[in-house]
Amino acid sequence: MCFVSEANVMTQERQTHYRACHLCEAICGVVIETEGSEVLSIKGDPDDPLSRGHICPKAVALQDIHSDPDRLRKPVKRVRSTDGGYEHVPIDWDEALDLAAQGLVKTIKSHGVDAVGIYMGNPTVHNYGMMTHQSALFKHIRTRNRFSATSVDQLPHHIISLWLFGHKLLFPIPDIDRTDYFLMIGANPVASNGSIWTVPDVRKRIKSLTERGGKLVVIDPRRTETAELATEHHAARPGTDAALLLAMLNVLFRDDLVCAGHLTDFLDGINEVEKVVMPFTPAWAASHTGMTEEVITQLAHEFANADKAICYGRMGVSTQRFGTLCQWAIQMINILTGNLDREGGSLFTLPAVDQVLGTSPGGFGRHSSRVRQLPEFDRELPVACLTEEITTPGDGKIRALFTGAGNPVLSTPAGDVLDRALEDLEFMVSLDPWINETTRHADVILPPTSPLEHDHYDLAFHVNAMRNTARYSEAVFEKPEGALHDWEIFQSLGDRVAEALNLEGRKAVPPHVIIDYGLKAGPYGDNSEHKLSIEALKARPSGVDLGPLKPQLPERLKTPGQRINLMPSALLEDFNRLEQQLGEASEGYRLIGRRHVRDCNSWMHNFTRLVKGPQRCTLQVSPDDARREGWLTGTQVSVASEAGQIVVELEITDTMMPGVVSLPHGYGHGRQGTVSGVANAHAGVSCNTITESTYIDELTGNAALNGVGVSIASL
Ligand SMILES: Nc1nc2c(c(=O)[nH]1)N[C@H]1C(S)=C(S)[C@@H](COP(=O)(O)OP(=O)(O)OC[C@H]3O[C@@H](n4cnc5c(=O)[nH]c(N)nc54)[C@H](O)[C@@H]3O)O[C@H]1N2
Ligand SMILES: Nc1nc2c(c(=O)[nH]1)N[C@H]1C(S)=C(S)[C@@H](COP(=O)(O)OP(=O)(O)OC[C@H]3O[C@@H](n4cnc5c(=O)[nH]c(N)nc54)[C@H](O)[C@@H]3O)O[C@H]1N2
Ligand code: SF4
Ligand SMILES: [Mo]
Repeated sequence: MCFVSEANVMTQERQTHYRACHLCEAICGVVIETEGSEVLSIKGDPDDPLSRGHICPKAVALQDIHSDPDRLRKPVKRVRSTDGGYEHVPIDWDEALDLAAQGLVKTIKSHGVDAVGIYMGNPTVHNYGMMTHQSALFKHIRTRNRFSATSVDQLPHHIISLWLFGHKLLFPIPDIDRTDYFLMIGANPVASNGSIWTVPDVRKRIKSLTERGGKLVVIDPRRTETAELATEHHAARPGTDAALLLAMLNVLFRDDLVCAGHLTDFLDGINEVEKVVMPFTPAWAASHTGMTEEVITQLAHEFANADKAICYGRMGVSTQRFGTLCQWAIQMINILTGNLDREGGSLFTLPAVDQVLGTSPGGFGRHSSRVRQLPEFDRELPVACLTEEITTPGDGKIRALFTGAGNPVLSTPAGDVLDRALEDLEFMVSLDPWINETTRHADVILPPTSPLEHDHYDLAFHVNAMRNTARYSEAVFEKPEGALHDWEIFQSLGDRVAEALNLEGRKAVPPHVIIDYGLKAGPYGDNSEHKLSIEALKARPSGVDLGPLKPQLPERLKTPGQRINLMPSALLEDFNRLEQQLGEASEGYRLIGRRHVRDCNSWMHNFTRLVKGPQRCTLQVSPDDARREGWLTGTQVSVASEAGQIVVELEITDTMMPGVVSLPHGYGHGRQGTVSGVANAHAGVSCNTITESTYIDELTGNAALNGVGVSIASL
């Protein structure tokens, strides 16, 4: 097969390239200067209508990823090494693709498609070719055992969007630039650069909110970098936010503050919501959250009385035991105060390539996992049950695994148990540029081109952006002879699997052709004044501004009759569960996560300029706890849960709420067989050694990575 490269032809001349940084959801525009095959500089693009010149310290890693000697340039296969272990040796592409296809086909022929498991990681949504072409392979493997990073992340957002608005991608996006009052719960955008909220340069936007007299209130057990900029910060006990949010709703009804305004005509179920929140008083919430009744009541009043207000919550409230209930309550607060679909509140986007029209709305609970009966969402099962599906014998057991752009050994709960289970597989293939903690188990690793060697369009993140814009970036470098892009690997592997199974392959159409079609058919395409197409975007490489978010309801709803049913019946049982589980006694410390602006999940620790400086993988504890326990900064402690035990260095800081400890995720490198010199020298420990695969949001199966009970002992 021959794929035509879209890349620039390499010259020795100095060249200027306009590009998106794809490393996080902020999608900043960058200007990259090159000379021949060398990157000279990476700077923010002031002409980018969304990021306006902003970049964070990770942008330079675009160069580091490209030049990292540990990044695989050729496929590798796993062979026995002389010391009795394993090692990976380079092979050519035909052999690698044949081996990968044979391994998958053999399993399917002997045991059926469910014997193949699939795990797709986070960078998939940062790489549009993976998004457009994964189905070229997966359409031939319609396995029920499909997993992704969604269920250690934003699954509750998708489910609430499906239930309330009729589509998994209809996310209300905070309109920070025009709001007066921002209630932010369990999010730290100053470190994360925003999530399910594409908001480059959030620091400046927060500052301008408070300078114009607006208010930012942060609810977080840790006084985060974002909380430092806030007008107010309240620490609530981990995992109790649903109590706070329900009590706020209770106050809205009790004190006659419900006013859905322009939304009223298409809402159903307000009375049911009132009834359901009746028992959840501020006094009850105060006893669980540790916040006072007065503060809870005041927050509800302030929110309702603000001219324009936003309630938004992210990882801290999604990856906890009541993540789905939290996301529902957050949208109830927005809707019942008339702040959904309103300037300065939270609005839906209208992206140039509209994924809401181009993808299925999603579905819930149409089948469940074999061993624990956890529900599917959008044809995926919660990754908290991946390990048991590999290790439990019987029909439908996973015998072969495909992983793409993921590192579940470090990123999913009880990751060390998965690490061991991967050795039980009969076959494993990974689509990944590195031999990491997960891919070291793979029989074959298929490495794609580097990000600078392929073109880019933000199919996922324009959907979540606080302003409508569109931008297409051409490849910076020509791809090396023989190298394949992610999408080409999917296509080639899919063709081989289809042929072996006598199925019809998918026609090979490059991603940019698909996007060109989407742009022309979309809201700013042929039938608009903008006439967007790939050609039109190439002519304006810093991106095209399509304006601020606008009200679009009820037309944008994908629900029957374009109405919002506020009280989804599937949620009703969860109110009882909340009362019951919050009432259970809890001992020990509660573990929460932490992100640092120079980290990116598990995979960017191999670049010296991102990992330099003091050790970041420390267990942060409050001074009160340290005093009582006799701990000192630098002390090594053992942290244990039901899942496992780690040894880590303590860091005492008054940013932590007493009784709560914090550890970043994505560390725990240095394992045998991995090839990442710098990361292995900054190994740290994996906090997912001690998160538990049974500690989940039981409604949806999403992992509860925050609020895990742990005991701590000095060594
Ligand atoms: N305890 C705890 N655990 C967590 C979290 C937490 O807060 N606390 N956060 C969770 C969240 S939000 C997420 S999203 C997950 C992330 O979990 P994963 O998605 O499983 O892990 P990543 O660390 O993002 O791993 C990305 C992998 O993709 C590869 N990669 C990078 N770019 C490309 C590319 O262009 N193509 C291909 N083929 N591969 C690429 C990298 O080499 C790396 O191996 O972790 C979750 N785990
Ligand atoms: N620098 C950097 N940026 C990233 C990433 C990264 O790894 N590093 N990862 C990217 C990814 S994949 C994602 S999904 C986003 C995540 O983006 P965010 O959600 O904004 O980032 P987090 O730092 O996980 O923020 C979660 C906050 O919740 C708090 N928290 C924990 N438990 C609770 C709780 O029970 N209640 C409340 N109220 N708060 C709680 C934590 O202290 C933390 O401050 O970041 C993205 N951007
Ligand atoms: S905030 Fe940093 S990592 Fe995220 S897109 Fe911008 S430059 Fe890249
Ligand atoms: Mo994530």
